[in-house]
Amino acid sequence: TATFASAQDAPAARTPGFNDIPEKFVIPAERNDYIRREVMIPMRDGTKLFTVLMIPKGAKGAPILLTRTPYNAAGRTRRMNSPQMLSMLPEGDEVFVKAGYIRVFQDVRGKNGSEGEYVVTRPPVGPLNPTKVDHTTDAWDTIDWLVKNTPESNGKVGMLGSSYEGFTVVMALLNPHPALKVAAPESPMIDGWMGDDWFHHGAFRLPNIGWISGITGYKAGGPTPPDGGWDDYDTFRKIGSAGDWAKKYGYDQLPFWQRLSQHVAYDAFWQGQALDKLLAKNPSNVPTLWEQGLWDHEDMYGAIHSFEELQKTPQADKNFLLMGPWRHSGFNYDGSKLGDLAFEGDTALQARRDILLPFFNAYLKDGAPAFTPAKASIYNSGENHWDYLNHWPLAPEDKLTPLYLGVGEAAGFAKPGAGQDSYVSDPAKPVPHLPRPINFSDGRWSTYLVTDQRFVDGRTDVLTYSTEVLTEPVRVSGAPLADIFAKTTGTDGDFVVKVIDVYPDEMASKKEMGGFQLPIAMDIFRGRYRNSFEKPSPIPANKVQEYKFRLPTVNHTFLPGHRIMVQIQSSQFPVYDRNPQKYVENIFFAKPEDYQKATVSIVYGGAQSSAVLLPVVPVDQTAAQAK
Ligand code: PG9
Repeated sequence: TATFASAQDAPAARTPGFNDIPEKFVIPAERNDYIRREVMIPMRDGTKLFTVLMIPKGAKGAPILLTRTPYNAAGRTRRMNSPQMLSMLPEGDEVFVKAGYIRVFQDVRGKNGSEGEYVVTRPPVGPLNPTKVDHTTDAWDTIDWLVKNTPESNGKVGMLGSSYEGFTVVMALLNPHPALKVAAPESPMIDGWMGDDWFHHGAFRLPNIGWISGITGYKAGGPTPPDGGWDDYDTFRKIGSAGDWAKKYGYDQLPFWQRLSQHVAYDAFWQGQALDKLLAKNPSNVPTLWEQGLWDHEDMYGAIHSFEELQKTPQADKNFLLMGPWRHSGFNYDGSKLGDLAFEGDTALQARRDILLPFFNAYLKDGAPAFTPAKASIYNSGENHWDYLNHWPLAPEDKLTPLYLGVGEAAGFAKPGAGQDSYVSDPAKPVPHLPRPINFSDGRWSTYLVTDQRFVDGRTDVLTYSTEVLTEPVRVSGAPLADIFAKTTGTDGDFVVKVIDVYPDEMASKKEMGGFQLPIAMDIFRGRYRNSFEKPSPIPANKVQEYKFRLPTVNHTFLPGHRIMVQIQSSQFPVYDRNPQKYVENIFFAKPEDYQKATVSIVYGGAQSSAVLLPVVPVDQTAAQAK
């Protein structure tokens, strides 16, 4: 029997000559400057994947640009209703449309128009995936079909995509089809526990629960549970643990939530799908440009770690890094601003046009000139310009310079006298990650990493340490390490560490930026993992422990007149779930009575001196390393 999408589509009885709605209304395609082909591409197991090809009219010998997505291939090819391919495709694709590329989007198996079973970031075939198919085989089969069935193409394929779509690019690289000539994983989801979407060093990122329901609640979208309040800070604090939230909203019915909430530590489930490690074990020979925003609020870990892992392999000469002053996926939009920050022009367009496109052209377009990007093209967020460097990081992990925290809220490069500072961390009043009210759909989530931190500076549960006003510039290029010595009255606890550029108190030509506290690197660490990510252990109460963890990569010059500040706090809510501060087996299911206040003391001076280890390099290293 036929099914109909809506009552309107059902054939109605027709009175000849007396019905203004014709049986069929066809929109002429002649005006279009493209041909749209929708196909079902068969995979090796017989499952067919819905795929949209956008082909410039009259194309011959054109390269193919492929993205595999859980986010609706049909929607990704319909930015605007237009006869022009340039308007139909996403903003980030404009440079490729102008260069005559064939653009292909495909729904991953089980989502939207594709057949098959959907599994969130489906792990590679093996212990975590009992089937014979994964995104490596699906990409292989898709590329094979595309090059054999697209007469307008030259048989060469490039893959790119951001986030989940970046994850599918990386999966394709585990066993690339010979026609896959170049790749750009953009802020790819690589390690969901260590620092991409789900957790950061074991602290869970609450907004993802909503993502799970949006993507796995339905094959192709549907209603989401209502919140019943605008301030997510308040809503989620009242609900309790992440598990309480999941239960209340019905998310506990979703298999991925069930799986996730049973894998809280860095166990075989997470290790077995950490793509940076899997790729380094089996590096591809596909030239790859890893892209990531300096303030990526979702996947801050993946690209930079994959780049670093591949640098240790024989494929290092095909491995490149691109980092701009962007939010998550900001590379594909206007990159002239981020929050209150303004850059030198549209930095994202510059990177797409001047680095990504010539890199892809070189491997995909017949007769295009060769193009080798700098090893690292990375924006200097303090001096507002691009640096093109022939190695990265400039200061590796064994050459960091401690910036010590000390008495009188001071930070400095000389070791301080012995002392400690204490605060009471109360899970009933966690430190917010944005000025309240906070709503995850209010648009501010994407720029929370560049928010002026004065909204928490001064809270009694936030410690602030600052240098004197700098008389010389200080340049940091690499990944800082937080090295905190602390004791707590609790048996568990989180540590949030921020490295902040404090602007001069007075800035005549940008008055509202006077005294701005710009975080250039911040991250969180769940104390129970201080000795092992795999095997958590209670914190011995009132005993000094070391919490050492890597902060996001920076390329920044603190200018004269500015100060370097470090802030420490024990919560950042609701972006991270609250640590009850009492050791419980699984924080997802902490009970209301488990949440308790703790007095936390940060210790300095002597053998155990809290510091942030900064990748300080000579200021002129940029020029020396420039290509
Ligand atoms: N950061 C999103 C995501 C990736 C993978 C899993 C879950 C979420 C994304 O933007 O696609």
